[in-house]
Amino acid sequence: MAESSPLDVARIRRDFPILSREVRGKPLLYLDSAATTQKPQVVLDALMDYYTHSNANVHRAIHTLGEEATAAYEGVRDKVAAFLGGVDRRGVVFTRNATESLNLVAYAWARPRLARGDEILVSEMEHHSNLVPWIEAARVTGAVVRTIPVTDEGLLDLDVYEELLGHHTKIVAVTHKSNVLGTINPVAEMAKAAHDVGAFVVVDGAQAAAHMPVDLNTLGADAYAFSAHKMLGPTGVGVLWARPEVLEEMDAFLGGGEMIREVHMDRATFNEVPWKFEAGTPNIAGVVGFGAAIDYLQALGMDKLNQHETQLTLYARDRLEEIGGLTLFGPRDAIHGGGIVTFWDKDVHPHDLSTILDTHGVAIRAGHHCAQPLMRRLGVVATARASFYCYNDRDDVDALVMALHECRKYFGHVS
Ligand code: 7TS
Repeated sequence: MAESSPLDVARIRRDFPILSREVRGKPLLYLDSAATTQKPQVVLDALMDYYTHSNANVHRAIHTLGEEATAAYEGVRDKVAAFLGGVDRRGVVFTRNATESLNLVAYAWARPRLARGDEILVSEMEHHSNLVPWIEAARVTGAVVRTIPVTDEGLLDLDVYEELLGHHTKIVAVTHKSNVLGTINPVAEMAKAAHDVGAFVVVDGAQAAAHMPVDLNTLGADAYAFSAHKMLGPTGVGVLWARPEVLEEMDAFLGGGEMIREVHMDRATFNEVPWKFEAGTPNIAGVVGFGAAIDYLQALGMDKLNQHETQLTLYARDRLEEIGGLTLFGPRDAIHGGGIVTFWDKDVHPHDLSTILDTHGVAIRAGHHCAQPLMRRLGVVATARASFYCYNDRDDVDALVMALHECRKYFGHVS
């Protein structure tokens, strides 16, 4: 018998107004949460409430609205610090998104420290956000990017990783969870090995932080990046976490208001961390909305969310395997992955699949998922991907399977 979900999905769905809309005359079936998640009413309310009652700039005005806005903004920094396992709030930098967070580390920490011949180890399953900044850092410094390969099972080849690690290794950049395969990488183990050779460990947490409990006190990452919009929050808000000492050592990146202590015509000194990295007026409303998203996720429980998605993914894999002609990528077992099912239909191009599914109200992602090297490794140009969150259940998977059968029929492949 099917395991019952630890989440009350029917109740959760009522919190997401967009889920009651129709697409092309059919109820929306949203299976693209790895791209971005939908927003619960509490997040929408937080945005509206902030602009309606407390809008002001932060960290400057000595008036009531300014103080309220600052308290709300800084209060979310405390929430993020607690969400990440109770880390020091000074290590939490608000950015625009995970991409900006990763670029911040690559520009401000890595570039000044890299020299010709140094090595940056990057995995073959990275999103371009955790690959292009390293390719560029290597290009301008003379460092070399080396690849941690992906096995046929969709895991990182840790034997090759161990072989690659050496005294030339300055940076290991790896995703905590793949946005294509759903693979959860053994970051703690990898970070320990990296630290043994003195390397700095940058972890792309864009998919992990949104879907499972993350404790940065024990993970071993030196820097960790993620986006609010992938975890029920608004777009335009990301986080870079690093230990405060790391941030203090790091060069300032963007210059301007907020990030300075004292400015003369020919020199400037900088604010304390994390504000040293928050130049200009931040996305205050977005951060406030992110606070509401964190509260919502904490109330659900990240463990329960992870368990729910894992069950759903196993169910989806079983159901998709019943359809002939599909190749499923990524690990099947719950320890190594979850939340994402990526597949290739030998008869129908992923873009056609996605277009036809849309006529059934079903939103999946088709394409290279900003992971072109991984696509080459899988031997495909593109895949179809269904990804799940707290508001999806088995009925959604059944509806996807039904729509896929219809789609295959449309292309003359009855399965
Ligand atoms: N890293 C991973 C692992 C991701 O999945 C994404 C976005 C990013 C970084 C970049 O996040 P951003 O918020 O800075 O854009 N992934 C996807 C996806 O899989 N489909 O659309 C965006």
